[in-house]
Amino acid sequence: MARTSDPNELFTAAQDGDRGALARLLSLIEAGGEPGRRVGRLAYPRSGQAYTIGLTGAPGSGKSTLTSAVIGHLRSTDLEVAVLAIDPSSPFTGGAILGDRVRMQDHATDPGVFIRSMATRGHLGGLSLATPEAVRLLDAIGRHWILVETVGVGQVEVEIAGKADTTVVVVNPGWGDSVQANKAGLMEIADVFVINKADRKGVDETRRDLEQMLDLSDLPHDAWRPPIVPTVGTTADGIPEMWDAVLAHRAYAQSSGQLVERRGYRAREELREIVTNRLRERARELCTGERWDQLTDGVASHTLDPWTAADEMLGGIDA
Ligand SMILES: Nc1nc2c(ncn2[C@@H]2O[C@H](COP(=O)(O)OP(=O)(O)OP(=O)(O)O)[C@@H](O)[C@H]2O)c(=O)[nH]1
Ligand SMILES: [Mg+2]
Repeated sequence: MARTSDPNELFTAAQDGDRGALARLLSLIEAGGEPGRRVGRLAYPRSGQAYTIGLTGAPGSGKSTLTSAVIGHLRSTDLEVAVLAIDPSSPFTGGAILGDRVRMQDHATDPGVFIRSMATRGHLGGLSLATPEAVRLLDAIGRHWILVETVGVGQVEVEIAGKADTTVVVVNPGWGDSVQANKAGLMEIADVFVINKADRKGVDETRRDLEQMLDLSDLPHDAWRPPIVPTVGTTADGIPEMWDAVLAHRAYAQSSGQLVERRGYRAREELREIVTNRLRERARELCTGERWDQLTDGVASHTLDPWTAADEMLGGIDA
């Protein structure tokens, strides 16, 4: 593995198939900061080829098991695949990553498969900016099928899941699971529904619930209606059908203009987020020092109102 920490050299090595170099580039992205941005600048002009598939659903619904089964399916047709397992370091998924590693171990020595979990490290805007950056890096080094697993709990995670080209929402049979998915905001982002653990009872009821929710949602008449596919992740039953549903959505997205539209929207949202983060950073720098102390003293002692104080603080910059 390349011994350098220079993003340029690591990038060249990763393009030549050096997995250690790729892992280090992903760590730079994860850590954020200038080295991470350098990786982003290298990857950006070379990306734009990959197709991303998001897999999301409640904790324990079987996302990793399905991911592993999908990898097996794709490898049987010789497609190369990369997987990002987003670990929001939330209480919901504590300890799950080890399980993921064990399950995905089947593919660990296959050069056609690259699996990586990503964590926030707790910095602001972390995952929502790092995830698309990581996807572009994988794209730029030639991984054209990218699966992103996120737990469908929490606003940031659901947002990340919804940023895929095709989003698969995983539910389990049983009363109320689809209602929970609806509450978590997963209905709006679903392009394909999977009822995983279809070896258990309640599949028909869950399908009915989902159909009903789709009927109630105001999908435009000619729009895509998410298909509902039963699967058993542990035996890979239904995986070819699930993959066919993903490909059908992809064909629809490409021909209808939805794909171009979504990607345009994502590009705008990402840029907006970068600008917002920069301004927030700038504000943090601004709100320190002697002038800041004087003004805050004035506000605290009611000799100055906060609006005037803010105007004074921002006097030097346009805001
Ligand atoms: N009976 C049954 N069990 C399944 C099926 N798919 C997955 N499981 C089991 O469900 C448990 C959770 O599966 P995971 O794949 O780790 O679920 P996950 O959604 O990735 O979980 P988190 O990442 O923790 O949110 C494991 O014990 C799996 O073996 C299935 O189709 N049927
Ligand atoms: Mg998992």
